[in-house]
Amino acid sequence: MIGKKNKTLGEFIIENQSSFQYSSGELSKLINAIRLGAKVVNHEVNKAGLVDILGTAGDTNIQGENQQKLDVLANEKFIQTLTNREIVCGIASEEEDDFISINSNDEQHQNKYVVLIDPLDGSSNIDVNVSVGTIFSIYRRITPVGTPVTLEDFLQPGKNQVAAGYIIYGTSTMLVYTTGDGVNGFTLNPAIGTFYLSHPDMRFPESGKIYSVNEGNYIHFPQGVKDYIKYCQKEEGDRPYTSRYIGSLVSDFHRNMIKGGIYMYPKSNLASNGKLRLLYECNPMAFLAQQANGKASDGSTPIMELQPTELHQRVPFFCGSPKMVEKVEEFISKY
Ligand code: AHM
Ligand code: MG
Repeated sequence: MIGKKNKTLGEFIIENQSSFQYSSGELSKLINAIRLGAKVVNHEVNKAGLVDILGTAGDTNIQGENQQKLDVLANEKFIQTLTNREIVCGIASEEEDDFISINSNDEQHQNKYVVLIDPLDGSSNIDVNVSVGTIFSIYRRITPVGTPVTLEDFLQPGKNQVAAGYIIYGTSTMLVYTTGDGVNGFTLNPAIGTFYLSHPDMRFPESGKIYSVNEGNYIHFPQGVKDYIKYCQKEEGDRPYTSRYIGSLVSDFHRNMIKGGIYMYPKSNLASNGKLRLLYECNPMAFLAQQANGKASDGSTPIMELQPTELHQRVPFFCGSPKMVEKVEEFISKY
């Protein structure tokens, strides 16, 4: 129950501004922009089940507006809310081929941050009323203010992130983020549109009993990953583990962070670098994991150490409780 002592996201931001390594006002503006986008998209996601009544993508609705697919809509809404704040100079989105430059070729604009976003991840789950999420990652630009942003500003290794987080549109809507000082989760009270601190200082248990992987691809996985999956299933000690896979990275990560577990999207014979995107999915989740006692790796190298070479680059991804990530790395290193 939400009582008087419960802290709102706004209060939390103000109280914790001093821990942000850059200007405190900048942190507030950044998180506020994300918070607004989250509320707007939450409103749209909640209406998804009405799509057959209100019209499907491509149709014109009763107000004469063109109906859009929710992932396209979420992309537009986040770009709008981020553009309107005087803090972001560039946005790269999983939904866009190229990055977007915002007023950054104007000397008057002092905006210093670039945002990389997956506006609606796991979107194939929308049609079946299963949780989806938004993932975001924030960096300081490398090029000088007052000049146009370049690809270099976006292709920074994950260790340069100043903030990252996700919004989970689940049984309740939550915003979970880090600015490099731990991970905190806030739950939306939809009646009044306010996020409350519900999960302070979130941490992965050292180890866990859940493994999350699309086991339908088992036959195509590298031998080390196959061996690890067999290890998870073996009756020994605290094993066999439980298999849980929603197919929505944010939801699988969120559950594993609370209960203890590992999420895996390995490379396979079908996809030589797996499926997940380094910049929009893996880096932000890796930063959250690192700040929550967890680990994230491509099977051998920590995700945040990888030097990106292109915007939509894919990498194999293993993320979760530290002991479990170390174990799968051990199996992979044998081959
Ligand atoms: P998307 O960005 O197209 O939504 O794909 C990312 C999603 C992840 O959320 C999820 O873990 C994974 O794809 C599921 O993929 P698969 O259906 O191959 O298991
Ligand atoms: Mg995605």
